[in-house]
Amino acid sequence: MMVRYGAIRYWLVLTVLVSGSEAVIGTRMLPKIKMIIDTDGVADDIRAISMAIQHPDVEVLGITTTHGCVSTEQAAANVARALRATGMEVLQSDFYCWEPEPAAQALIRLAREHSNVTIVVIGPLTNLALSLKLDDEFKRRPERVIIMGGNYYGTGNVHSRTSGEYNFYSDPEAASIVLSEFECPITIVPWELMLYGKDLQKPRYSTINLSRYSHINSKDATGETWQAWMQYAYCDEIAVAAAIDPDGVIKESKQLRVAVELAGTFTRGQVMVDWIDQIWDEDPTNERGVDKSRPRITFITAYDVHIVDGMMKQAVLRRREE
Ligand SMILES: [Ca+2]
Repeated sequence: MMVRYGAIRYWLVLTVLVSGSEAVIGTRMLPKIKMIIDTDGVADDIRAISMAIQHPDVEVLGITTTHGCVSTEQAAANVARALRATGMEVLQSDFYCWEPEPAAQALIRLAREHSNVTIVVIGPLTNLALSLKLDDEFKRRPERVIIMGGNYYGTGNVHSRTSGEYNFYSDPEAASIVLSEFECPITIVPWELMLYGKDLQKPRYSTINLSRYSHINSKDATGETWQAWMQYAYCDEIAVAAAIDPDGVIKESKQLRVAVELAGTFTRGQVMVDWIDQIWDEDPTNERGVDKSRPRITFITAYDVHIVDGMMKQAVLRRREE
């Protein structure tokens, strides 16, 4: 497992944010979605976290940070700033806002303390894999796990020498452990969703309150994608949105048997899909190495950008109304 200097996974300060445990949806009273977010704390992470915190149907139990585009410490600071932008009171300064409990142990504790937990992972899978290795029961405790990471057509986004997606490439062993050992349903938001969406739109929420923070933290990426003749697209936000409203957000999906490449000159971290399994289900020799006894994993292959866009705008508007 990849270990970086200083890569202790901190449990970020975040207590229960929303009083009560019921949400009014239409005329029905439904339990709120109990959500834990594991994040590497960069631009789309911040928007995804804001969306979850502001959504009336979500109770965020905690946010854990991991290594990724920035250090765990910077990720925690970015999240603290996001919490402040969403109206929460963060007493400590940004760089001392975390609690001493390691993230992996916090995940185990929260999953024990709360039933029906939804874990949304929007960074490398290091914390989740560590939790699983520390407590064998952890793999059965969450109600579901939604992950932004990996790919299914071998599309890389790190550098020109790899076909790995960033989160999986950053800790391929962790990704492999999570995909091959977890016993609760897993839904993947693959990188290709960023590139092959049919109706991507540039977000239109950059003129009001909380949006100022979102706009600042995403303007570089937005500019670069436009320079590359690509429209700006959602990424980590899709994972949170799919956790909140799977029926609305997920337009198309594939049920796939997969493995994560742990070697390979150019393919380390890439998801290997058993495409033959999509055609026929017989493989008496099982020489391909993909465990046929494991349930298939849901890969989202098309999403409703308008619903995600609407959730993002509502998050901003709710903040403005407070
Ligand atoms: Ca992320």
